[in-house]
Formats: sequence, C-alpha cells, structure tokens
Amino acid sequence: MLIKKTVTISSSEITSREVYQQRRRFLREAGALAVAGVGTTLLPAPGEAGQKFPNLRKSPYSLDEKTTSYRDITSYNNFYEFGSGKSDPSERAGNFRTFPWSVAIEGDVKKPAVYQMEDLLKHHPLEERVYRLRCVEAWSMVVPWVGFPLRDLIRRVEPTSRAKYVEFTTLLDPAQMPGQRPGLLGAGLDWPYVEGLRLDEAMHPLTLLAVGLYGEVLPNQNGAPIRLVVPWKYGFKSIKSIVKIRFVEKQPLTTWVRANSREYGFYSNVNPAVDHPRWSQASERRIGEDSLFSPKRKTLPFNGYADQVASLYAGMDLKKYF
Ligand SMILES: Nc1nc2c(c(=O)[nH]1)N[C@H]1C(S)=C(S)[C@@H](COP(=O)(O)O)O[C@H]1N2
Ligand SMILES: [Mo]
Repeated sequence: MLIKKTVTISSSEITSREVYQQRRRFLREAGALAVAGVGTTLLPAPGEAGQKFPNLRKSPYSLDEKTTSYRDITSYNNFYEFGSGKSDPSERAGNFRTFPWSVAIEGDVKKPAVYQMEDLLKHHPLEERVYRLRCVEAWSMVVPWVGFPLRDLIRRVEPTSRAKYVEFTTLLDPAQMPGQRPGLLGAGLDWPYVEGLRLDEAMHPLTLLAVGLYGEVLPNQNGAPIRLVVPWKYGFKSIKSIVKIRFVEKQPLTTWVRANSREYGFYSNVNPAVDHPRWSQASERRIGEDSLFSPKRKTLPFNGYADQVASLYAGMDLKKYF
C-alpha cells in the first residue's frame, strides 16, 4: 500500500533552504579550485565546525611540542561574549551563526574592501601551525592552528604610509552573544571587543589569522570563523570572530586597556619579568597536565618566541610598555 506523505514545510521555507544548500555547494566547489594541485578535494563548507581541511602542509613555524587535547582546547575557553566562565563558550556558542560572514578592511589602505570568508579561504593557502598560547591568567596550551599569515592579507590591501597600527573588532550582536547584553555574564566589558597591533607586529610572519584547529573548521568557542593568533603575546590579544580590520595612525584603545589600564597594557608581550599587579607571571600551568604533583612551567620571555620577535622591541623599556 502506498502512503501519501504529508509535507508540512511551507514552500517558501523549502525554497530558502534549497538556495542556501546550493549556495554552500557552490562555495565549496569554488573554494576547492583554490587549493593548489588538489582539483577534486573540496574545502569544508563555510560555517560548519568540525569539517576537515584537505591537504594541509605543516608550517616551518610549527613547534615540535606535545599538543593540548582537542577536548581541553575546545572546552576551556575565554570568549566573554558568551560568558566569563571557562565552560561558558563551549556551552553557549553552539548556535552562533558563522555563515555567511564577512570581514571589512577599512582605514588607511589603498584597497578597502569587504571580503566574504569564502574569498579569504580562496585567496590564502592554509597551513597548520602548532603554537604555544599563554593566557594572562598564567595558564598555557599548545594548539595546532589552521590558518594563513595576516601579512598576506595586509599586502593584498596595501596600507598607506599613514597606517601605523591595525585595529581588530569582534562581531557586535547581543541577540547571539549573551555576554554583550546588560548583566553580569560579560564581566562589564565594553562591546564590541577590540584589539590592536603595531603594523610591524601585524606584518610579522608569526602573526596568524586562524580558521581552524586540529585540521578542522574552528569550533565557535575558539573564535569561528576567523580569529587572530599572536603567539608571543598574552592570549587576550588573539581576538576572536573578527568582522573588521582597520588601519590607523594612532594606537587603538583596546578592550582590556579600556577596562583596566593599570593591569593590561597595549603591548602585552608575554614577560616573566613583569608581574600582573595581582599575580606573578614567572610561571604557568599547562592545561591538561593538572595534578597536584605536576610542576608549574617557567614562563619564557615572549612565550618562547624571543629569537623571532625580540628585535621588534629593541630599545624599548618593556616594563613601561607592558
Ligand atoms: N572576542 C574575544 N576574543 C578573545 C577573548 C574574548 O573574550 N573575546 N578572550 C581572549 C583570551 S583572554 C584568550 S586567553 C584567548 C583564548 O582563546 P581560546 O579559547 O581559543 O584558547 O582568546 C582571546 N580572544
Ligand atoms: Mo587570556
């Protein structure tokens, strides 16, 4: 016996879903063309956490160090837009919409633009980079990021000679980000979250725009669909879910400096010799190694990247410019 199925989805809903799915398929195929020498492998559909990036090469900038577990990297997070507790982002960011997504390039550049995520993925070959991440709260992780150097994008948009700093801004969307609504969840920060780098720091080959980790599309709690990673600075400089990159003449007023300039500086280079006013920065706890008996690790100047980055700060008093 044939049973006639009743369809309860409205026709307009079907149309928009089909268009959406078709668009994703198209974008995947367009993206695949960009992966040099691959041809048939598809890039992950944008906005889908957990999908694999094909054919990643390992960057020579990678550390040869044991990586923190996927579970720890994706469940112990700071992303105050979703709450200030370490498990808040993984518990609350699941439905955060990261597709469609665009990044606006503004300010002192010859080629201001609004790039769709797909376009960024298409133009910039991705690689895997294992980096140490040291939080200002004196813990650290080792993360296998997937991304491309920020400087590749900067060269593409051509900053003018006026540009001395780069300002980054996270999405402002209180409807999706409960920490941005009035109340205690967002710890009283001003939104949107803003970070900044000097142009030469932004141009340093270690400075990465990350779109994935452990070979997969970034989970929302880690800053999907695109976040900054500056491995020689405290973690808060590595701003998540970026929607705007602005080239400016003056040093940007960043979220944490605005919140408490006595405790957080613009530079925020990892520096065991300069304590936070409320705690020492001389050592750190490696997430995943926690036990009463595991010794703390000594924090290294510039988080271990001194050979590559110390010259950026030659002649500067790093106690003053902390
Ligand atoms: N937009 C935004 N970006 C942010 C934060 C935040 O609260 N909001 N927290 C920062 C801090 S303090 C750290 S340590 C890192 C943590 O990145 P992870 O969760 O991927 O380890 O993200 C940084 N980027
Ligand atoms: Mo942090």
